[in-house]
Amino acid sequence: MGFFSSNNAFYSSLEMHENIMVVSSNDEVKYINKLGLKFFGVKRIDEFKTKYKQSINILFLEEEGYTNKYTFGKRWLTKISELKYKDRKIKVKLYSHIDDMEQYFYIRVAQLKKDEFLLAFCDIHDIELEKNHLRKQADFDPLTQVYNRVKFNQVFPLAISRALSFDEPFSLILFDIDHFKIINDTQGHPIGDKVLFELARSVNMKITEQDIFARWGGEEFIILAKFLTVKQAATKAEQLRRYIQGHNFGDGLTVTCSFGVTQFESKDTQKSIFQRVDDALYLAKEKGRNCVVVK
Ligand code: GH3
Ligand code: MG
Ligand code: MG
Repeated sequence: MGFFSSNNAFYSSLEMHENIMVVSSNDEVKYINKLGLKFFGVKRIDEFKTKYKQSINILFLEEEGYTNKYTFGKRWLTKISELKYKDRKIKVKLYSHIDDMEQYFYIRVAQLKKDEFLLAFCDIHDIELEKNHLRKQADFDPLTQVYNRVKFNQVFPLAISRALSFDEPFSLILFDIDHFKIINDTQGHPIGDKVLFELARSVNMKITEQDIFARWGGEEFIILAKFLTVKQAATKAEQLRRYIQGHNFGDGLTVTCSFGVTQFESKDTQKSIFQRVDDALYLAKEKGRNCVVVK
């Protein structure tokens, strides 16, 4: 341990502001500083060992974007120490008597001896929660709280490749509120906003987990109906049309929507299928609105 004259002197130097652990190469925890003990909700290291079943293995949780010890195999400590800063984020499960908690850390690993590693856990929980929250928020339309167009365009290519690989059908349902401008003009823009919110909320309740629903823009919405043929999607669209027609949007206010429906064909590109569903919606408007047109 070089500079330090004894183990005690070394360990007392570790009483800093981070949770620190010393771990042997076979994952046995040899030392935890005071802050770490407090953090893990234990008074002594043997209590920690009992609680965490002798090893720190079960601390680590799998989540996309976070380093996981299991992906590194036996020499995981050395490998983590070689990672870049941004890749040294981990998600950890903490066992407490009240409730199990998940916590994000930035981890540093330093090799002390051939068989001894020092792990420093820096708490980044609040920052990571905020970041994850913002990342999720970016997928949603702020007014209606359903997916926005950007998110829909992200998932759409996946639906195409799935459909081609597994020869599975999917359909698109595009719908637009009829004469929405009149609602804004007669009731005011804030009521128009409420109608959009209520439409998105109530349609979201009606559709299934297989449907990807997004605000396509303005008063236009889109559903990617996985596994549905055009016939099945048309039935779904007709159900939604009737449901919207009969729905109370507040103080007896009602609206109707026009629907375009089409099914993905293997020769389609993203552009061609959108063009077709847009044409179908246009025809529904031409036909007099509040109807479903299949193309
Ligand atoms: P059509 O049946 O042909 O679709 O008629 P429409 O009046 O619904 O269509 P038009 O494209 O003429 O008008 C759409 C209106 O939707 C105009 C626009 O101000 C309104 N709109 C778009 N986005 C919002 C929004 O976020 N909030 C509110 N209140 N209105 C919006
Ligand atoms: Mg409209
Ligand atoms: Mg429109």
